[in-house]
Amino acid sequence: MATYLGFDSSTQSLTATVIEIAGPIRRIVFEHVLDFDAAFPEYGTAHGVVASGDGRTVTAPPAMWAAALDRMAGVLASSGLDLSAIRAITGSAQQHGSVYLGAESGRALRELDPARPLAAQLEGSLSRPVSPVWMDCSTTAECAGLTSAMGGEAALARLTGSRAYERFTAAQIRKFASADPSGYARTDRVHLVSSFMASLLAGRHAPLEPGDASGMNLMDLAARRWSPNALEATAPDLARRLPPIHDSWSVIGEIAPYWRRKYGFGAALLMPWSGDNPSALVGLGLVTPGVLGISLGTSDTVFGPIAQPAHDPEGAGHVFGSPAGGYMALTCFANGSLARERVRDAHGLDWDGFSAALRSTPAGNGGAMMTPWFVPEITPLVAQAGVRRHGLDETDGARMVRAIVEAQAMAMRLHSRWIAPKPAAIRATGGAAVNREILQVIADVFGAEIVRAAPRNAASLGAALRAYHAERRAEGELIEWEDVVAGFTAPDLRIEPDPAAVAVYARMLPAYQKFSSNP
Ligand code: XUL
Repeated sequence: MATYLGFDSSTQSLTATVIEIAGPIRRIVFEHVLDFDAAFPEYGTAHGVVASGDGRTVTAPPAMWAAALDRMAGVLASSGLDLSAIRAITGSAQQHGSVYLGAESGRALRELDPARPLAAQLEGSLSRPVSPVWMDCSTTAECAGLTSAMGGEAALARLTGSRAYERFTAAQIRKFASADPSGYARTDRVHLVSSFMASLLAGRHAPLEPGDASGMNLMDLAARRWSPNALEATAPDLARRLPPIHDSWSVIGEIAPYWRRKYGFGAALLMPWSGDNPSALVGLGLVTPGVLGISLGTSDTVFGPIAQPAHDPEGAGHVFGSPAGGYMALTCFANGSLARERVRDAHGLDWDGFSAALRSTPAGNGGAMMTPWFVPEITPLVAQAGVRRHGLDETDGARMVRAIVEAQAMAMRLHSRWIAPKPAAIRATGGAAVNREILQVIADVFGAEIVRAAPRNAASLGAALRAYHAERRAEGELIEWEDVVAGFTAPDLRIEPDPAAVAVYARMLPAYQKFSSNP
């Protein structure tokens, strides 16, 4: 029996997924989630992070992530699975977060002692006890400095796939190097969360791969290597502190003796960990350009594989490397479930009532429209929150519900044309994808079939599938990505667009674009 293990170290939890592949048998045999706040109260996190009083600085303790990996290996060992049969392991992690290690970290990783807890053995190696994570937005000044050093927003976006963002790692490193020069001087290695976790498994400093390295504003996206100019503009002597960038399917080596002796792993091969969004692309089966993914969560995201390194002409989206080769584009809308819930709650509805409102109102809402900006919006960039209405009585709950969902779907369509001008199909996932009526509006606005991915952790499944692909490749068997994901990404619901509604939205889209553009 061939088994492969994937992890996902996300903001709030660590997930492990084990898949079994034996001829026609392709199934998930283990999935477990460790919630950081509940499992590790001693680190004092809320939703996996520590938010400071300034409302902008958000960090997490890397020691907690190490403790979680150790604990998860214990859960795996007592699950009845034969860990010695796991052939390959990789993972994914929340993107952008950085971990700062001193010169002694190399030895600490090499000499991990199975008789002692993992986290305690790393404490002396951290040159900064906390890791700034993607929710941190304290680096606006550093973004401005970086942007001007790199010749402006458009030049930086062309080079790295994104304009400067507060959460991206370059701005974070720049801030640390200038705010704590002696801490930076003591730093021998700056890892992303992904390469830090991979280093723990490998027992030595692990490389990065292009999927996660492209979330730093430091990688030349087309060349898939560090941009000397971006490194120079970020912090002194940064090149020697960063891990190398290897192919996503390269083999780092075998799992370290610590894990073998302590938990019974065999000689499993390790690959570089990726970012959670690139990994979810694989876990959702989005491996061919032209297919779009939509995740309906706290924020909504629209993403898809693209063949060439592009960038969003409006400057709102990101392009990352795809761990399946090629690239992935991603656009994030801050007003996702958050905005849907605002409207739902304002009219005293539950989700069934929300769905009933969508069923009782016509496509196009009789020309009524609203913008969904209950909080400042990322896409399009709207700095001041504020909902605009047109021909809409705000006490009319049913029409308000339709207006918010139509606005979100039209914004997704308008701002994803640079990713896929006319997607052949859309794969929907995330909490709000349980709502069939919302998916119907999206299918009608895009004029495309929606298939819903069965609920599971797409990022850790994606990692397990990557481990399978890379291990087979190392053995000389090159498996097409469609065949890698086959059997694991079957949809549980299909929704066809309604031709009459598609025609309504085709007329409405330019009107919404005009209404929602800034005067
Ligand atoms: C992507 C981003 C988040 C994190 C969450 O750019 O910041 O999606 O990856 O884990």
